[in-house]
Amino acid sequence: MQKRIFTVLFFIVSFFSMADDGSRLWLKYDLIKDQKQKLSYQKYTKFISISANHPTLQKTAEELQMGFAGLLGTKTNIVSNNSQAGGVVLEVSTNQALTNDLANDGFAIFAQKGNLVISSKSEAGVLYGAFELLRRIQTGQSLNENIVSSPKIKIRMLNHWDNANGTVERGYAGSSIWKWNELPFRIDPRYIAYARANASLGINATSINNVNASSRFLTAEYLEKIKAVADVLRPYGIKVFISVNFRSPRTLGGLKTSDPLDPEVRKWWNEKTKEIHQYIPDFGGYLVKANSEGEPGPQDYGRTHADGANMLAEAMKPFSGIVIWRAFVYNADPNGDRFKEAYEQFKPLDGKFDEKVIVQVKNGPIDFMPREPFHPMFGNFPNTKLGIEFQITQEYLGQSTHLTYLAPMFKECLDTDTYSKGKGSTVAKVIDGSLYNNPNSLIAGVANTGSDANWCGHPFNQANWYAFGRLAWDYTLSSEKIANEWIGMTLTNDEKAKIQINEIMQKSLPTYISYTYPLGLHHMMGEGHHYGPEPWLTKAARPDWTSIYYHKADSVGLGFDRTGKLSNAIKLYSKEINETWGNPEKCDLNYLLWFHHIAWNKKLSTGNTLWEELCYRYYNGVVEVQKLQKDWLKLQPYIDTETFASVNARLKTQEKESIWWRDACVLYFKDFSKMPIPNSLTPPNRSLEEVKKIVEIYHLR
Ligand code: GCW
Repeated sequence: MQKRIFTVLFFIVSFFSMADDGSRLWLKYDLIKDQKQKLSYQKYTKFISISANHPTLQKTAEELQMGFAGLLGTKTNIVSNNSQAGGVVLEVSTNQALTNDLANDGFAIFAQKGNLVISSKSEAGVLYGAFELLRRIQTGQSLNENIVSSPKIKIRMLNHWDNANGTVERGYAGSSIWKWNELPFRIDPRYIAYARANASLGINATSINNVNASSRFLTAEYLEKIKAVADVLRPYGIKVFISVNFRSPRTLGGLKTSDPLDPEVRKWWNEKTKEIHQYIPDFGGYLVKANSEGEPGPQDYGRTHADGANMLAEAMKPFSGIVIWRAFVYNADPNGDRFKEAYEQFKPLDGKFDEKVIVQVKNGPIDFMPREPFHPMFGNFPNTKLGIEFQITQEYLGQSTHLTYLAPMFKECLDTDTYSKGKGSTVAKVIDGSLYNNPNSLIAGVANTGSDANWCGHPFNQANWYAFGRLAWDYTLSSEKIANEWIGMTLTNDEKAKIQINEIMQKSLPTYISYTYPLGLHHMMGEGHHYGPEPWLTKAARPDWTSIYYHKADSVGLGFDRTGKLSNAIKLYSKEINETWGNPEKCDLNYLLWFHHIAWNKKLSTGNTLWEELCYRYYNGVVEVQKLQKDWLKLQPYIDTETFASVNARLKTQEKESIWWRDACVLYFKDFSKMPIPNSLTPPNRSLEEVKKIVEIYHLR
């Protein structure tokens, strides 16, 4: 007896002291402690009823069953076509008043005859509704009101930059989640966890491999492996895409050319596409990076991007899949402006792409810099379907050591007005298809997932995956609301703590920008690894991979004049934008040095000179990190020990590196401004040469 009590006690103690490794992401389903709240949800836990035998409905019911068991401590049976009251009814229906106006994947949740009904026109919609219900329960919300929700964008996609050898390009959370050497026979349980996490956000597409693509992914051996993953993801409503190497007809097919107008090449792609469908009948399609950063493409044969994309579209004609063609292209022209290159290469092709093609454009014109003005292609391509690509993985945003919540950045881009069809023509409206009547809308995010136990490295990086998915579903959600949901499901439901954590998250991006790229500076990071500061980078494999190409520091001032002298990129934007961003007196300070070369002693709207303002911002960034550290310490009682310690330690690194960025940039630019650091600031206690040494260590082999 005594032994039994001891064993029970042991389990209780070890359960409660078990640290949280973050592997359950935001789907923790821990028992709700508030009895009243729990009771209110238990009203609907007598059964879960499904109307048809469909794998997606089955997964939906199982998810609810698991959620109810964890959150409410109930054992709920799955039944078919129940006629009693007191449960959840899952139904695919086209004739419910509430579902009438829904998009295909939309859902309605409402009480009816003592049950809670989750209704949608599609099975996937029912699944999304179930996750919405679980989210509400996880975050303690009432179920008294009807819930109606539809996605604003049709294809909501993750792009994995995962390689066949298990590495992840720009991945900061371990190695690839896809275990190619184990597939197709072993299905890592994490594939299912991955599918659930994405489905909980409404993400419905995944391109499985790096856009710097190996032809290997098109071999029969790999198609069999990809099929195994596709089979796992399918019941969760997720379609698989493959990134393809344009040279595959040569490397794989043994042809002499990969010219898209060559009949043999076309035949090869037609056959390959058919073959893929034998493995994956609902194949999502191709994602292509062509003639970009050394990748092969149609221009190698004197053809255009449209020729290349349309050839693949033709191969895809008998099927439902599409072709996503990336617009991330630029040439190494020391006298050009990378800002304009995608626009200029694609503009003559507007209207020339097959209807199956979506051109995927990065949110900004250079890369995924911490703050970019929106890409000028948005709003200027009325006859091309444009999709948007964000980067969830934080290549330029602190990777997995700096706490940086990205929802405000995604939203800043989506909410910006292009004015292309008058006021209100936001980037979001270009993307969701409403402005140019495009039914095949696409939003993609470069994934930040990896083999780390918590998937994303920094515990807060999970919030960026979450936020991307939520905004892909509905970009009108506020970044505060999204953060609040994530905190409630992932960290704590204590109201006071939630507010404080939300504040930390909201402050994190402006803080990061302040000590790295204030006032619209961009592209000054360490060469290759893209971590840490290297504003002095003068020589690289290409001129547009240096830092000086972008900041243009000289004895007069700082910033890239894009208003006419060096480049007239500003002219790619509308008249309204030219009046603000194009005018140094009116330009939002956050974008100032993106468009103007400003004199060091020029007085800005803050009352400070450019040089002073720059110093204040760099210094203030560090102060803000120190505040984040202190604020985090106060949260210890509310946060699981392992997560708390992990964030705490990372904040220490972040502080150290914010000083590194500050010292590097202030000391380097000081040599150009020839002005002293303002009196109120303590000058760095090291020389520029000493700071440069830190970067050298990064480059040691
Ligand atoms: O940001 C750059 C990255 C490359 C990446 C490229 C792209 C996949 O540094 O690693 O390559 O963008 O988006 O194609």
